[in-house]
Amino acid sequence: YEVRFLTEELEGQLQYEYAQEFADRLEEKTDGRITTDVFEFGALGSEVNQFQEIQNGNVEFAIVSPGFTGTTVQEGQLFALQFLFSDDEDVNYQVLNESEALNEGLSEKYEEYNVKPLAYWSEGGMQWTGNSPLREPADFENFQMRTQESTLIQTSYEQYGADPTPLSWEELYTSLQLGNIDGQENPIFFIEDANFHEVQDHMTISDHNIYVAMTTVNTDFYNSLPDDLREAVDEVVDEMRPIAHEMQLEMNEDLLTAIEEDEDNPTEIYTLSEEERDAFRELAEPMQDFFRDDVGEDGAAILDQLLEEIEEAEAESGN
Ligand code: 6CS
Repeated sequence: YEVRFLTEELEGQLQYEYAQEFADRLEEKTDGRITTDVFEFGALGSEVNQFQEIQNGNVEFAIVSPGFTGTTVQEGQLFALQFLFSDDEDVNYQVLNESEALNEGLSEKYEEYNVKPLAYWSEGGMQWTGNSPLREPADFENFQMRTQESTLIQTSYEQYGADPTPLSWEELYTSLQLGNIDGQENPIFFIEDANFHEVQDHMTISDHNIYVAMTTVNTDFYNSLPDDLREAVDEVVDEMRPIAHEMQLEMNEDLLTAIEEDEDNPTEIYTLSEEERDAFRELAEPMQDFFRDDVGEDGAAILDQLLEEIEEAEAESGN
C-alpha cells in the first residue's frame, strides 16, 4: 500500500513531525507493506478542503483540527468550548486517550462522514496574541479576532465583545501584518514557528483552552486493510500517544523561550492571574448551553459525558 498522510502544518511543526514519525513506524512495523507520503499544509488546499479529501478517500490519513469541521460534524465543535478541559496537562492526556464520550460518541459522528478518528491529542494550551494587550474581556471590544471556521468559536469570541473573522492560517501572518486582523489564538509553538510574534506586540498566557488535533483515517480504507495491517496501524497510534505528549510539552516550552529571547521582535508576554481567567470563564461557560441547543441531543449527551469524565479524572489525580 502506498498511502498519503495530510497535515495542517509545516515541517518542524507538531502535526508534521507526528505524521512523519507515524509513517516511519508504520513502514517498519509492516516490513514496508505500507509506505506513507507525508504532506505539509497547503499541498491540497485549505484546512476545510483537506477534510473533504479525507472524507472522499483521496487521502488515507490526515491530522484534522475539529475547528475546521464545524460545518459538517457539528458535535466536533465541543473542542471550541473554552475552560472546558483541566488546567492539568496530565489529566487532559488521560481524558483524551480514554474518554468514551470522545473515542466512541464523537468518533461515531465523524464516521458518518467516512472519517475515523484514531486518536485525540493536545498540541498544547491556547494563548492569545494581539496588537494590543488582552487582559480582561473589555480588551476584546471591537477586536478583529481570527478564528477557525466554526460558528461556536466565533460566537465564543462575540461573548467577549470581539469581531471574529474565520480564516485559513495560511493568510494569517499577512493579515496580522497589514492590521486587517488584530489578534489570534494558538499554542505557543505555533505562534513562534509561524512567526506570528513578529507581527504582534502582545502575547497573553491565558490557557483558555487546549488545542486538540485528531489523527484520522478514511473509514473505507481502514476497513479494507487485512487484519494484521489494521492491527499495525492501531499499534502505531498507541505508540504515538506518549510521543506526541512529550513533543508537545517540549516544543511549547522551548519556543516560549525563543519568543522571550527574540530581541529583534520584542513581545510583551503577560500571564493571566486566576481572577483574570475567571472573568473570561464566566462569559465562556454559558457557551456550553449554547452548544447543547445548537448542536442537539447527541452533542449534548457527548458533552455531558465528557464533563463527567473530566471531573472524574481530576478527582483521581487529586486536583
Ligand atoms: O491556527 C490554525 O488554524 C493552525 N494551528 C495549528 C496549531 N495547527 C494547524 C492549524 O491550521
